[in-house]
Amino acid sequence: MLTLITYPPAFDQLSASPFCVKAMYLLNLSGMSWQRDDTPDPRNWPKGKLPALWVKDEIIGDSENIRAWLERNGAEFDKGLSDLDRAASRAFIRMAEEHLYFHILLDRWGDDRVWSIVRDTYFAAIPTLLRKIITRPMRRAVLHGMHSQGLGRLTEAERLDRVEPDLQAITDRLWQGPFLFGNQPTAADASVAPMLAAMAATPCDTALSMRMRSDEILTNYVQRVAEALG
Ligand SMILES: N[C@@H](CCC(=O)N[C@@H](CS)C(=O)NCC(=O)O)C(=O)O
Repeated sequence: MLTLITYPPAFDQLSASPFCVKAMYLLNLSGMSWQRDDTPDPRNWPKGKLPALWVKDEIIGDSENIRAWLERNGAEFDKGLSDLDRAASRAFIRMAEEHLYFHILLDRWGDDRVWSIVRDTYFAAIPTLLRKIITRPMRRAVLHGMHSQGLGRLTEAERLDRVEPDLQAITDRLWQGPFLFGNQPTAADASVAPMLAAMAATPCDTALSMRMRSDEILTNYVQRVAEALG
């Protein structure tokens, strides 16, 4: 039995982390049997991040490594896709994980209103009096990382403008079918839909969460993927 080490559910999502939800969706898509083991603390797992997949005596860190392991062991996430679609799928996954994700991170760790809820959710295991003290340097490090990366230097309005063409690209594909690459969910849906869901689930009204929540096409898509893969 495979064991997925994951952050617990939060904000009505299967996990606080869209990468953990992605791993769950891939596991479900693979047809292999698995169980979850929730922890709020990533420090002792490979890469110091979650998700991780425990397979007998091996622990695989990072959702892309988990995908690769599942594929090496028989999973076929992009069955029937042309080379061109596989190439586009790769680009959509990168867009979701290496761009959209950071806007969610900025919403959650950068906005004071959101942060106080996120802090008390993610770090609920830390006693209240210590929580603010322990999480302050963590927040500073995340925001410093985002400043170095660059997106942390944009205003909220500029960030929304930056995200808009990505959301449009996803919507354009959805005019062609219920999932990004046709009538069946593929690897791209397992990455993109959890990211959109996390965007909407941010527990305050930010420019980004409101943009996402007010979009009927994308909201229905997130729901469709959750029903197919959740
Ligand atoms: N590239 C990684 C990203 C995973 C990731 O960023 N996980 C975050 C939560 S969304 C994490 O565990 N962060 C803990 C930390 O950075 O200390 C993957 O695909 O698994």
